[in-house]
Amino acid sequence: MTIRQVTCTAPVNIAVVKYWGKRDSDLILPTNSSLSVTLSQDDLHSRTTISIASQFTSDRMWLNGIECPIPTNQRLVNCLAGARQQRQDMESRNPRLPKWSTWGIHIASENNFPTAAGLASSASGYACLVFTLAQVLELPLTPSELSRYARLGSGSACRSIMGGFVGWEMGQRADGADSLAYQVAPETHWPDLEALILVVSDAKKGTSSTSGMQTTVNTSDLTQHRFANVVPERMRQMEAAIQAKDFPTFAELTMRDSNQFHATCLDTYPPIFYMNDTSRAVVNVITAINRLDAGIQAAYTFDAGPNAVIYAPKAHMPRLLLLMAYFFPGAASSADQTFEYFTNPYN
Ligand code: 2P0
Repeated sequence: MTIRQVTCTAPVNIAVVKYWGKRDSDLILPTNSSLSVTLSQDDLHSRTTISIASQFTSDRMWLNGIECPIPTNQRLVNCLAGARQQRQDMESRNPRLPKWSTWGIHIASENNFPTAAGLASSASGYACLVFTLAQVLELPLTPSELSRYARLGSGSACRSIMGGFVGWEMGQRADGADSLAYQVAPETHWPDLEALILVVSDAKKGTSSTSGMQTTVNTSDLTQHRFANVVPERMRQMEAAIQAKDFPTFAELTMRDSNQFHATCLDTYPPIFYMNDTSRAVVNVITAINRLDAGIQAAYTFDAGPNAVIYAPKAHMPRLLLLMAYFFPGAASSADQTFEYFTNPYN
């Protein structure tokens, strides 16, 4: 039996201008542009092996060692169909190419961190799936084209296709052709910036991002203000701060955006709570540190879960680690509030 097999890894990304809402749920087209930092491959990542063979009679998928039925996962079906169609088009144009589009596809994917706990597992997972599919089927796709496929799996996944600082342009077209990721700056751009991830809880989140964001779009007045009056200007300011490596501005925008995202969750009816008491204590500690004479030294951000990501210049990280251990001394022994520290150099 001839098997083609490829293994790839893809890192998570943590948004500093948050995506929260869709204008088209099938094509996964967002209601606002967003911007994130792709972490290093060495830290939180998904690892996917895809095998194709003419003898495979059906497509199959295993996530963290457990088989998941593909037909009930429409997003996975769409990603596989898109890649297969592209391969088929290539084979029709060039009959000498092997007919890999007719072969069955087996996918084995795992995360080296808790899945669905608000640590962007769907972002790294679908980015990895799409990238690996393109490799195994030899699809000649640019990173921008790959981001369009990844978006069909999970919106935030389109940003994990690229390293460094990555924007996702919401686009205007109904077919999504202009809703693509773009690199604001490469991973080598700002080596002095590091991320610290505080795993407050690795439990699966109560409200999934997919359903939570649509309830927010349907019920929150604040989020309509955010889409129209806040995000467009914030995207411009954030890109400029990144280009200039202006940490105080980057930090303030990051914290304001996290605050507003969670405010729109509270403004959702019924409300959604992702942050918990420990998350809020982290906000208080970082706010107190930033009030000291030295100015803004760190930025917190929280996604759809209680876990904190702290961005800070490298020189401040050792002190931040000590302060976190001082203010949360019981965390290491508590079952549901465990802090794990990853410092993350981007280069
Ligand atoms: C983000 N999040 O920009 C925001 C911030 C969570 C909070 O993208 O339905 O898992 O698969 O497109 O990408 C989470 O949403 O949702 C997310 P789908 P996704 O990173």
